[in-house]
Amino acid sequence: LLESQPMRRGALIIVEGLDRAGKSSQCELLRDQLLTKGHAVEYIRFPDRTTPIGKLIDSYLRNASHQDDHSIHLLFSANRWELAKHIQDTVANGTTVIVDRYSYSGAVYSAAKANPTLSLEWAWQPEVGLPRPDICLFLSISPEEAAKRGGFGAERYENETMQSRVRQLFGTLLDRQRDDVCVIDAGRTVDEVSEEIVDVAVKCISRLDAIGPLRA
Ligand code: T5A
Ligand code: NA
Repeated sequence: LLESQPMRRGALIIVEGLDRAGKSSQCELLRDQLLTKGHAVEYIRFPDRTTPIGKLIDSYLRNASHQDDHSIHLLFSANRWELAKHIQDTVANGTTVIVDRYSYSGAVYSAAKANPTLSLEWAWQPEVGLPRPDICLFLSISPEEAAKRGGFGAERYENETMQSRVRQLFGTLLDRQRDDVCVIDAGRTVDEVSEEIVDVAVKCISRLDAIGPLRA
């Protein structure tokens, strides 16, 4: 009987949001909570700055090098594609994968540069075909609340103009991908936010292998 049961796959859970929304903190808490509950979990963050492509991105983000807007955009996307098979295999093997930023950040930050030949539509194209998330948890936070969290650092994009364009474009994109998105009020305490995220994630995982009712 056991042999005839198909392998239960893991979930692909994406965490998105503006800078300082608390994505990395929440991803780590979610990983720990799911591990405690007995799930197999892997946490991945984009950009993955450790690969050769990731090192180019890291240098660009630290303002240590320059790249054409389209070129850096395609590198961010390539950085996801180089992990795409790993994500697919890991999920298929029963491990839930939590991803800190994904295609949504990819499209939105590049389009926010207002380069006339880099629209949101153009920016989304290289993402088409990547593993589709079971759910995208969007951590929503007001600019005022985000500003309280340590202010902007020295990295590229950490300025008011970019952040307000990014906010607007996230709205447009999330509206289009509505089915996959769950908006989380990230302006609350770490624990309050975490409680909701864990709840949504557990429901998402349990739905993957729920047994449907017999039909007439
Ligand atoms: N980018 C990224 C692209 O342009 N294209 C792409 O394809 C991708 C993937 C770097 C940049 O790259 C761009 C977007 C970014 O500009 P990153 O490495 O993810 O991306 O950015 P980080 O700087 O690491 O992360 P963020 O600034 O976005 O922060 P997080 O992860 O949202 O927030 P976190 O958890 O680090 O918390 C920030 C601070 O707030 C506190 C934390 O303790 C911390 O000090 N905090 C809270 N304080 C009060 N209440 C809460 N609920 C709090 N939660 C966290
Ligand atoms: Na982060």
